[in-house]
Amino acid sequence: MKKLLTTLILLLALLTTPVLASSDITPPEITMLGENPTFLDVGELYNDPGVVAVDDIDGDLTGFVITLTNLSSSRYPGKYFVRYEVVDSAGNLTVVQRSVLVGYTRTFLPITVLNK
Ligand SMILES: [Ca+2]
Repeated sequence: MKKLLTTLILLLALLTTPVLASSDITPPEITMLGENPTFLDVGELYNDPGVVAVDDIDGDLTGFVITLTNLSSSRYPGKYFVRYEVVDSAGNLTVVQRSVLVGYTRTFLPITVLNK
């Protein structure tokens, strides 16, 4: 009888314990400052204009943004990236990426097709 009573008390405790599941399913928003893509001349120093990150529940998360890049130097022409990642307190992840084009022209000329 005592064992049954203990089991019932434990079962009642489990049923009345609030579930700590988060209802926040909205990831933060990241707004890039500056241009995307960013064009650099070969050898020009890259100065990251940064981002602003805001979450519907946590508010301003700009200070928690992690920045990753494969651009170590602009000495060589190529396509590089700067990736920004931020997670809200519920674990929702947002990732945005900026392209950094070194040695590319900023304008695109129209292509003329010649008939033979
Ligand atoms: Ca959120």
